[in-house]
Amino acid sequence: MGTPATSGQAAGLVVAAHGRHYAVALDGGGQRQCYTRGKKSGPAVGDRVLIRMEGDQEGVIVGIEPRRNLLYRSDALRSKQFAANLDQLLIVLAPEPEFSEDLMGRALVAAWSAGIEPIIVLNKADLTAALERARARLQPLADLEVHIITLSALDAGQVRRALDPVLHGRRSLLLGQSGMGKSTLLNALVPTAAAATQAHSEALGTGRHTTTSTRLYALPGGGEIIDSPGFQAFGLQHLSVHDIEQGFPEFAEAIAHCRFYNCTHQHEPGCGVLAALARGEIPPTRHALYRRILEENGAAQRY
Ligand SMILES: Nc1nc2c(ncn2[C@@H]2O[C@H](COP(=O)(O)OP(=O)(O)OP(=O)(O)O)[C@@H](O)[C@H]2O)c(=O)[nH]1
Ligand SMILES: [Mg+2]
Ligand SMILES: [Zn+2]
Repeated sequence: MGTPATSGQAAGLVVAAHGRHYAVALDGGGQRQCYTRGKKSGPAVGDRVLIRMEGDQEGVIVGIEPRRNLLYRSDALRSKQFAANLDQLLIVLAPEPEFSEDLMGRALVAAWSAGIEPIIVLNKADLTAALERARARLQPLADLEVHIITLSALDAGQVRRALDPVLHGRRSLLLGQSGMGKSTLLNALVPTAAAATQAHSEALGTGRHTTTSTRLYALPGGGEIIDSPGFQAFGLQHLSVHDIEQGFPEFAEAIAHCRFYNCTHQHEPGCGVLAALARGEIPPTRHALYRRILEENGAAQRY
């Protein structure tokens, strides 16, 4: 009693993932470095798992409890799990380097199709010259009433005021392209995290400090925040046409007018979405993204 067990099995929470290596926080206290056996896709940060202890420090993950949700991306060759059992997704964007609308749209599709609420954090608001253009590029999402929070991660007080009420008591994932400021935000929210962030100037020879593992932190006021490595691609090969549609809520009303119940809104006669697009009611960039994702998937038949 009192001392953590060194053999047998224990349950815990996956708090970090780096490739096939995991850190698991045990329910009885303490943390263990764990790994998985076999080739099937393993656990993700946020998963509750069962481990078999090995020695004093390590363990093998032998089971994953059923998940509430799982956010991931996938291309033809492999899939990459971001995190599991999330309450919300914070998509972190910045005016500089200029964020990709394509990647942002894909993150939204992944969130909505997994039933996870997305919130957009437009960071680096101090870069005022570039901010207006970033805001304009977000207008289609503002029209969809996606929650957009604009702030500067360099101002920790501002971060706390803007995000504490949103994050309190919930499990949130920071997701975005490299350099958007996810780790800087994390450090403002959890000062003890002291996460490495990208150096201001590579000319100083300090090197880049890009995040390479996914890690969960307890928020001082309650709740949890997960920092993750930046992504450069966001395939959605695992999604059906119906799933992809969930990522485009602005189509919903028009879809009710499609002649065919299994319309894919690409070329079908009597398509309500194409009609709304022609009337200028759906932004062309959004329909183009929908079409790209569908074409990548070759998913037209998999309704
Ligand atoms: N001007 C300005 N710079 C910021 C702000 N937030 C972050 N930065 C800078 O942007 C750079 C990238 O920040 P990081 O926090 O490392 O970005 P990241 O999203 O964690 O990047 P990866 O770990 O590679 O995915 C750093 O040089 C930060 O100092 C901000 O609000 N304003
Ligand atoms: Mg980072
Ligand atoms: Zn249609």
